[in-house]
Amino acid sequence: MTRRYSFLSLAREALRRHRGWEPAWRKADLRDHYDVVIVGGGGHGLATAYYLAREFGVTNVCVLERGWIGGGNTGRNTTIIRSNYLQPESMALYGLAHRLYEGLTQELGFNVMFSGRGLINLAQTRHELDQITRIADANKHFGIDSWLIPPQEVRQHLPLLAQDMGSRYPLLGALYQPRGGTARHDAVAWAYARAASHLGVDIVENCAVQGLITNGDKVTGVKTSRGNVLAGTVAIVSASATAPIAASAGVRMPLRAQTLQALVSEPIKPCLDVVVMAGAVHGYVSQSDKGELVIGGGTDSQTDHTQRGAPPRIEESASAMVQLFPAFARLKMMRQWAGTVDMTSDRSPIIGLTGPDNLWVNCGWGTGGFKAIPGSGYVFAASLANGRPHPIAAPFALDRFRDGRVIDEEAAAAVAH
Ligand code: FAD
Ligand code: PYC
Repeated sequence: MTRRYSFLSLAREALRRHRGWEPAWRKADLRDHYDVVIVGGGGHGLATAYYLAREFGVTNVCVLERGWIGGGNTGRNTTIIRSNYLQPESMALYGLAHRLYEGLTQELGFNVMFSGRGLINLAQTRHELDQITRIADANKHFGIDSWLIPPQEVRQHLPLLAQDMGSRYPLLGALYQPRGGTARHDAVAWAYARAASHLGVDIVENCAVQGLITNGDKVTGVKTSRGNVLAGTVAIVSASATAPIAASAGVRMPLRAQTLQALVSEPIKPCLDVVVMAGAVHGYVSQSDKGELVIGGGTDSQTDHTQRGAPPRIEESASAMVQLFPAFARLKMMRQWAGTVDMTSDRSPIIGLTGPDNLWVNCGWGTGGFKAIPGSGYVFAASLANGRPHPIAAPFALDRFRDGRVIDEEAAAAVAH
């Protein structure tokens, strides 16, 4: 029985010099057979496992992770959470996720540090203003709290914004979502892992899936670095590794791997209490609770799989920040890293069945899947448990590319991704 984190348990452990804390999740031994095998211990895989057990009573489940929990894109992102998407299908999915995020700390008994501090998408060109006007209208129809604000109001939120924005990229207004914000990325992975493990899910780290085992049209299990595992259902939730794993059962996934970087500054006193995204200059920034500025920009022009990224994008992101906030020019940057993201052509995820029976995928989250983790986990778990796509997941099926029912969110990130 996992102990609840509480003020009382903190006080008790402080008296015992913190020697009594138990590991957040069990180090499970791999078994020969599971009802559901989830490949990938990122946020989406772990959330799926949690909701399968919690909401649908499916507990004979394992999550196989080739490295460590959250070591993929989930632990590498800039943690922006928002639901101001353009298409109704996306607003349903990201809106559900956003609502679940707001109660996640209480739901999982683990502080995921969700902070609905407000989010601003700057409009600095005529095109951007048209685009965010369209999004604001769509959001209003759908009941998402997001609207246009004029330049004076933007400046009230951002007193450090450059006074003279110049004629190339003037300040024309912004899309404002007051409930938008951030959460601690590692905590989201750890919280789902802990809660899922507590409900009986086996979480197995350092276990790489090397291919699928098939029998006719059926997928019957996975080959792993620790031996074969049989499965009633296999769910591949492995970001950019989804395509090669699916290919081992003859399934081709329309995914492209791309490198996306982030960097953080030295910590400074609180100076920025909203999240800012600026497409024209290719940058976004928020201030973490530690005081560091968390900064990102566009994807690298070359893809590499080192999870490091190349210098030109760092320079571009730093330059974007200095154009927006000249005061940041004197800050030192402390560290930088990258993730390998899985892009689809319409910039929307793929959730659903593939060709073979009982092979499901949840991937294609690209540069924007952190914000979706709770909603995606819930609807995917419902789909796996019931053997048919949840209504919110259904439009994101793989066959939308064959049938031309794309869900175009190319402008959603506000930064060219
Ligand atoms: P991952 O977290 O990558 O998890 C997949 C897991 O599968 C990994 O842990 C990997 O090790 C494992 N795996 C791979 N192959 C195998 C195998 N063969 N066997 C077993 N396990 C395997 N999104 C936002 O919403 N807001 C943001 O601000 C944001 N900023 C970002 C900034 C950066 C720099 C990056 C890189 C991404 C950003 N994203 C953002 C995107 C977001 O991080 C991802 O969309 C999201 O984390 C995807 O989660 P996932 O669980 O699908 O993938
Ligand atoms: O999807 O909001 C987003 C995002 C911000 C930074 C990277 N992705």
